[in-house]
Parts: sequence; C-alpha cells; structure tokens
Amino acid sequence: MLIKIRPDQIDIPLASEITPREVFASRRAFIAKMAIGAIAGSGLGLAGAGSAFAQSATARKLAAKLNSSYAVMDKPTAYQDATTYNNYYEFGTDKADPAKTAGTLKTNPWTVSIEGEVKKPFTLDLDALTKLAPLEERIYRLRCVEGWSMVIPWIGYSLSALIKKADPTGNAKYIEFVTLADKKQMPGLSDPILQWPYTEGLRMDEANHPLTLLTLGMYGEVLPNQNGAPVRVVVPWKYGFKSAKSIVKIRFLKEQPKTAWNMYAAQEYGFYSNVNPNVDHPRWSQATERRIGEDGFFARKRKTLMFNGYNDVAGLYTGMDLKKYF
Ligand SMILES: Nc1nc2c(c(=O)[nH]1)N[C@H]1C(S)=C(S)[C@@H](COP(=O)(O)O)O[C@H]1N2
Ligand SMILES: [Mo]
Repeated sequence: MLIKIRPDQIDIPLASEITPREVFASRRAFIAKMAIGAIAGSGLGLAGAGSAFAQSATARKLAAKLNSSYAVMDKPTAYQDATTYNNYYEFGTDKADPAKTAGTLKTNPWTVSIEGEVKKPFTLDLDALTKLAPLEERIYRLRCVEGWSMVIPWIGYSLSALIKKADPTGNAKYIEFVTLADKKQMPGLSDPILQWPYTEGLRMDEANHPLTLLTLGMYGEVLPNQNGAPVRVVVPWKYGFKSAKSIVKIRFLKEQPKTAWNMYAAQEYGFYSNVNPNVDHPRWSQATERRIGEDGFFARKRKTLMFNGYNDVAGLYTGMDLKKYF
C-alpha cells in the first residue's frame, strides 16, 4: 500500500478527540433530535426520519433509526468522497477504480452461507439478512492502514445477532468472512496481487462485540457496489482492511483463519490489526492520519487514536502484548 507524506499538514488536536465519550454521545443524541427540523439537509439527518443522508437518485432507501450510543461527533465524510475514494482490489487498485468498474457487480439475488462449527449449516438470502434484526444507523470512523480516515453513517446491526442465529458449537473460536471472487464480474481478479477470494477473520469475542456491524447500507441507502454491496462487515477499531466487503460465506472455525493481507505480507498486516498509534507499520508511522475531505493545502493531520477512539474494546485485549499481536 502507498503512503504520502504531506509536509503541509500540521498537528492540532480536535475537540472531538479531547471530548470524553459520554459527553460526545449525549451531545450527538441532542443533535440527532434537533436534526429533524433544524439542520435537515446539512448532512446530519436521520436515516429513519425522512431527512436521510440520501444522495443518489437511483439507490434504494434503507430506513434505520440512529443509535446515538454508536455515533461519533465527527462530521460525516461527504457521500461523494466515501463513494469515489475506495479500496476494493477486486475492482482495481486505484482509489478511483471501484466507483468506475463496480457497476458490473450483481448484488441480487445474493446469499450468505453459514458453515463450519455450527450445529446446522444454512444460507440466508438478502431479504432474510435484512430482516434478521432491526436496522440501526451508526456513525463510525473508518481508519485505513494507509493513513487516511473517513466518517461514515452505516446501516446494519450487530454481527452478534447473526452469530446467535448461527448457533455455533463450543469449538468455534474464530469467524472467517469469505467474499465474492467472480472473474466475470470483477476485473481486478486478473491481477494476482492478493489470493482471491479476499478473506478476513476475527476472534469470536471480537465478532460478538456490539460494535462489530453487519452492514447493509450507508447514508440512508443500500450499500453502493464500490463500498461492498450488498453485505459487508465494519469493525471500526481495526484498520479498514479487516472490514471485508461483499461477503458470501461466514465460517466458524476452531483455528485462526489465514487472511488476505496477512498472506500478502505477514510482517506488515497482522491478524489483529487494531488501530494503534504506538505501533508503526514497518514502512510508515501510524501516529497520525489524514481525514478524507480535509485535504486542502492547509489541511492538518489528526492524531490517530488508540483503537480508533473505541476504548470500549480494550477489555478484549487484556494481558495481550499489542506490539507482538499487531
Ligand atoms: N473484498 C474486499 N473487501 C475490502 C477491501 C478489498 O480490497 N476487498 N479493501 C479493504 C480496505 S483496505 C478498506 S480501507 C475498506 C474500505 O472501505 P470503503 O471503501 O467502504 O471506505 O474496505 C476493506 N474491505
Ligand atoms: Mo485500507
């Protein structure tokens, strides 16, 4: 992955980085209440309140209620940026490629098969997945390992709801996400840069953490193809590559699965890949980040936060050396 050093970026902490989480959440809830009348159309609307983030004339709307406990105060990234600056290597390695080439992805019909250490394997179609639990809007930071970040109003529900339905056996210690790999639909597969299909994984307790989002939409609509339609995960305290797009299979496993970026370069992309400003990538620092949309000449760098600011997850790693298990 490439990294740009930007000498024009200086380091000023933001209010959002020095505000305690609870204050943050209640302020966000207040803003959400006001949004319906006062600031509708400003980009802070509610997906479920008719003042959605709706940005496309053709995309299907997806109603969801804002969950203010899972909404950061940071200004959401412009829809235009979130849908034209993407990593989705199956559709090309340039950030602009997926928006141009992912139109060929056929997202309906779609099924996700549940396999491995479960009492009974089964498949879910998109309708069943959408109705499995109430849809929530959650505003999460997404921090790419390359050093940039976005703030996206996702729509989905905690992956734990699906895990509960899957009814894994006591042997299930890990979960693996297998994503679509179809040469006919994905021009990037002719480039053997990664081993296709792109796969990712989590430890079971990470997968069950309420923050881990089974994601079906964003900005009040179903996911655009370039953002991983029709179903992906979003794991906001980990580097972006852990958030696998266009999932077709979920496997419950005894052993830690191999994952696409780890197989590509194990010393650079660890299985855990928790956002950590104190553990540098071998080829660049992870101490700061560039927020997409703030990249004008005077844009300053933001300090990268431990666990991307999601301190709730710290308990998952008690007693673990996060420099070793990076
Ligand atoms: N299947 C698949 N999922 C993927 C990727 C990919 O190349 N293929 N890229 C990852 C990376 S590196 C990032 S940063 C995020 C980007 O998600 P976004 O485009 O919705 O912002 O998707 C992740 N999920
Ligand atoms: Mo990324």
